[in-house]
Amino acid sequence: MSRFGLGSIVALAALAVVLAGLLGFSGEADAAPGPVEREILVVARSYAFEPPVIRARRGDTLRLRFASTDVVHGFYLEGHDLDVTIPPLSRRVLVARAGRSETSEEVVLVLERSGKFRFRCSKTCGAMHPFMQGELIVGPNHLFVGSSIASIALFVAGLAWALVAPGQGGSR
Ligand SMILES: [Cu+2]
Repeated sequence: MSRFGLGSIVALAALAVVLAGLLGFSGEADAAPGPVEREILVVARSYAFEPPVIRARRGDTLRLRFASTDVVHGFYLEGHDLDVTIPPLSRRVLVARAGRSETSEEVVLVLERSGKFRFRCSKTCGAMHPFMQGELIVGPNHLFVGSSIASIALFVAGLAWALVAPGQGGSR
């Protein structure tokens, strides 16, 4: 193999390591290996949700709990066939999902798709009701992609080292 070929492999390996680093660490600071399960309390009040933005990754499981501090609010999540009725000062909510309704203290949501999904109040609660909304942002699993590229980079780097190392010993 020519010297140019070896140089290319080393450069490629270095590039892959940099790429893996960028992909693996450009995400949120709460990066954890693989899918995670999180409990989130969604507090509804006229006319906002807290938190207004929920960030997660594809594959994560969200255990949503709800509370309203004033009147009856709703939590309709786009793209997930989910509509929750949140009565004030109660832990139990009415969950309408996949054509069924039941009361529960928790909604378990497995995030199967990445994307931005708006959630909004589905119970008319006052003048600003149409503006009562938030966003669920589901990112791809960067860490998985990052670690895959890192594995390939390590393999390529190892290969390059194996090819270069004997040559260095014999060169004068
Ligand atoms: Cu409302």
